[in-house]
This record gives sequence, structure tokens and C-alpha cells, in this order.
Amino acid sequence: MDNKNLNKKQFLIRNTIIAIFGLALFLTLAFSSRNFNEKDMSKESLIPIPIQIENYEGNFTITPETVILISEDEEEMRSVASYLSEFLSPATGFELPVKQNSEENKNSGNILLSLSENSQFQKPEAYTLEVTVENVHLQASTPEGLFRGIQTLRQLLPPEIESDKVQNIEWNVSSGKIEDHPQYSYRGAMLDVSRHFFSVNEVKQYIDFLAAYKMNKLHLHLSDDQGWRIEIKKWPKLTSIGGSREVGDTEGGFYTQEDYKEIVAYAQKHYITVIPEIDMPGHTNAALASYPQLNCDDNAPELYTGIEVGFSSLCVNKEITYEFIDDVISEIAAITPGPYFHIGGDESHATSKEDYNYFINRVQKIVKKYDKEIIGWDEIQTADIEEGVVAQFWHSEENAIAAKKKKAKILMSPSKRAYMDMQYDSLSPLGLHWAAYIEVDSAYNWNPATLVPEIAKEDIVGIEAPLWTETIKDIEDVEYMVFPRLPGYAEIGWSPDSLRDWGEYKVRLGEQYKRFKIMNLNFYESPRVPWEK
Ligand code: NGO
Repeated sequence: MDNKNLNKKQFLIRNTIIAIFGLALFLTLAFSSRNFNEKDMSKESLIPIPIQIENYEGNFTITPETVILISEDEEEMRSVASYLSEFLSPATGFELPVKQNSEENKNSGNILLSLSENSQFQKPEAYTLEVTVENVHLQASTPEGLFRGIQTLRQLLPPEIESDKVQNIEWNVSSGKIEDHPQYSYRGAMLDVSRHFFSVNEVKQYIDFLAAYKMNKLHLHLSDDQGWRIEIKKWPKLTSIGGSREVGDTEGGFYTQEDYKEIVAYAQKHYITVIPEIDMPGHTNAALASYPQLNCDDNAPELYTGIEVGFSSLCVNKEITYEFIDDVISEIAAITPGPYFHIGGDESHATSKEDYNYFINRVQKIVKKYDKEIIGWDEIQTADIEEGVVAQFWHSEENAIAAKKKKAKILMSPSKRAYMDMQYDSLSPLGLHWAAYIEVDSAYNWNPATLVPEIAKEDIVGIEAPLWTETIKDIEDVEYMVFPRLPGYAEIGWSPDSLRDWGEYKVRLGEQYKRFKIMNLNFYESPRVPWEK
């Protein structure tokens, strides 16, 4: 072999090696840049965090040609699908049609919502969301489960999806499969509409907040010393007098029964149960001021617009008191499809112990007569509460433990952790601090099943975060107290404790920054959250 041939061979080998390296480099770059554009489902900042996420490759993209398909052409399925279509419309500018699934619709690019009898969907809110490059497939055993799954799909879309104006971006969803269901069946928030009145529209906005994080209960605190907020046809002065003012002596307000039905219907559309509360026998100055005969001395007190508690009581030994309560419960129960009626029962410091227990025992029978289940603040355990009554733990562990011994179920609203009216810190411009300052980490970092050692997961129906409104005047104030604590309460109620960790959660929460901004929320930018600005 001469030198010339050798050189030629060497030249060929060298070129081959260069070509192989070049190709490898090209493939690596191409592959990684593809990965760079693609989203990874398990890295999405979902709240509440789902039980299981499996990644697939690629993205699904919603386009103007996307169709929302439903497995059954029936009213509730159509309504859930229309909810999704209406939600997607403002930001995408697409009017996605809803059609029944059929062979001809099986081409790709669509979102399929289907009901399945599969045993993995034993819980009514369980769902599976499978996203491939071709399709989105959301499955559950109930439309309610589909509704919860839609909230996950919503968070998988870019934050711009929350905008009310058309955004010219690609509507990509990372592909993969989520299997999910809640830990507790009761996950809620309370709104005190008595201390300050909130319009029907404001309550609807509150419902939107709850629904976005898969909460399913809205507790409305409809009466207190400062205001009676629901029309009772047999006792019209409750609202004309008792509803006329609010804290600070500004103009109050009330819901007509039609307004209340509108709120209930809106909540139902979001798979949220409304729980009405009429607080008694204390916290009743507004009723006492409206009707002299409800007072033991037949003298009506003045309307009250301060923020003290514990000074008023219905007259426990007068029969008219129970006729009044019967009318109130009967009228409200008739327009409340949900199973619960909340009788309050907190801080009745102006009622003797004996009178209090006698009163709660009698009221319990009236609520039963109207086929509703009782919820009351933890003090109600001192009466002869029946098995299955729900005691809402807010203040006294002793009461909560005693309630459990009486076979009550416990609803966890510990004021030191779950009261959304508590200030974040001493500089918070709104809120109270009698129970604690509740920063976002303290709001998140607790477990309902271990908070009170004697109370275990099986004793608990769930968690509720109350928003009392002594210092909260309008929806902007509400937003400030609720965001960003509410998503954390929702996660406590939905996600298994083993998946919850503040260090990891705060990053997910921080990534909501853009979404919160686009949603126009007046949220508290806590320094403990690494906001992704
Ligand atoms: C207490 C009290 C309410 C106050 C609230 C303020 C309960 C159950 N009763 O909670 O009347 O508005 O604190 O944080």
C-alpha cells in the first residue's frame, strides 16, 4: 500500500468520524430544543397537587377546530362541556362547539369528556385526565368529577387563559396522565355577609375562587348582631330593619329569596353546596332589634354596628322564639337543595348554660323536621347533640374532643390556622389578630388529621376556611385576605398529606404570580413566597 492510498483511507475514516459526531450533535441539539419547547406535565404548578402524574412526550394544542365531545348527550354533560367552552372562549377567541362523541368525530384535536363506570372512580369527584399529542380525554363517574378535572386542565394551560381579552398565543397543554381524587369530602370556605354585606355578584366571584381550586362547599354566615341578610317572608322586618345597616353604620343590604336562589344555582353549576347559617341564640341583635317580641322584656334594642361579640340572646323561654325559628328554618330549607343547615351556636355568653342546652336541643329537632343535617360551632357539643351532627372546630379543642365522643363529625376550622380574617402579620392593613397572625406558610403547614391528637382522619368531614368580615368591606378586601391562603386550604382538603410540603408548595404557589395578575386579583405578595414575576 503506498502513501497516497493510506492517506486516502485515513481521510475517509476521519470524515466518517466527523460525520457521525456531527449527526450525533445535531440529534442531541434537535432533541433538546424540542424538549425545551415542550412542557413536562409533572413539572406543572398544579394546586391542589394531584395524586399521580405520568409524563408523555409532546404537547396537545387547542385550536379553533377543536371540538368538545361528550360521551352522553344529556343535560348535565352538556352543561359541564359548555362551562369548559365558555371558560376557554374569552382568551382564545375560539367558540368551541359541544357535540356528542361519534365515529365521525374521532379525528384528532378534540377534547373528550366521558363518564365511566370504572372502579377507580368510586369517589364522585375522582377523575382521570389523559393528554396526548392527538387528544384530551377527561373521565370520571359523575359530571362533578369532570368539573373538578376541568380545573386541572385549566391550570395546565398558559396563565393567559385567565384573561378576558383574546391573547394571540399557542394554547399548549403538556401531555401525560393524571389520576386524582380528594382526601376529604367537605372542602369549603365561609363568607360572613352580615358584618359587611356582599352583593350577589360579589358572592359569585367568591364562588369562582372556590371552584378554581376544587373546593365544594360555600358556607354563608347570613345573620349576626350587625345584620340579617336573608328575606324571611313571614318576618319582613328582619331585613327591612335588621338588614338596613352594617359595621361602621354604613348602608347594609340583604338577599331576597330570589337572590339567594340565584346564588345557590350559580354554586350548583360549579358543583358547590351552599350551607346557610342563621346564628343563634347569641349573635342575634339584628333580629332582636327588628321584633320586640323576641326579647324577654319586649323591648327592641338599637341596631348594632360595632364589632364586639357575645352580648345578645334570643329569649330562650318564650314560645314565640321557637315559632320564629321554625318559620326561618322552614323558609330557608325550602330554597336550599344542599343537605346542611348551620345553626351557629357560638359565643352565647348572654345565655345561661342551662338555657343554651335547652335551646340547642329544641332547635336541633326543628332542623330535623325540615330534613336538614345540623352543623354548629364547636360549643354546640354541650347540648344533647345527635350522632352525625357536624361540630365545627374553631376555638376549643376540649369541645371538639367532647363532640367526637358524642359521635359528632368534626369540621376543621382552627382559628389559629384557618381563619382568613386573621392578619398575615402585624403590618397587614386588614384583618384581626386575636387568634394569631397567619402567614401563608402557617396557613398551609398543618394537617387536619393530626392537629388535635385525639381527633383522627376518620372523625373529620373536612376543612373550612372562614372569612369573617368585621374589617373586610368589598371584594378587593376579600381577595387580599383570601389570596394566597385559599389555594393552600384547598390543597389541605384535596391532596394526601404525604404529597404536601411547604418548601415545594411555595414554589408552585410562586408560579401562580402571572395567573393571579391576569385574574386581576388584589393578592397579598407574601415575602415568604418566591414569586415568579
Ligand atoms: C369568632 C366569632 C365571630 C367573629 C370571629 C372573628 C366565631 C365562631 N365566632 O369565630 O363572631 O367574627 O371570631 O375572627
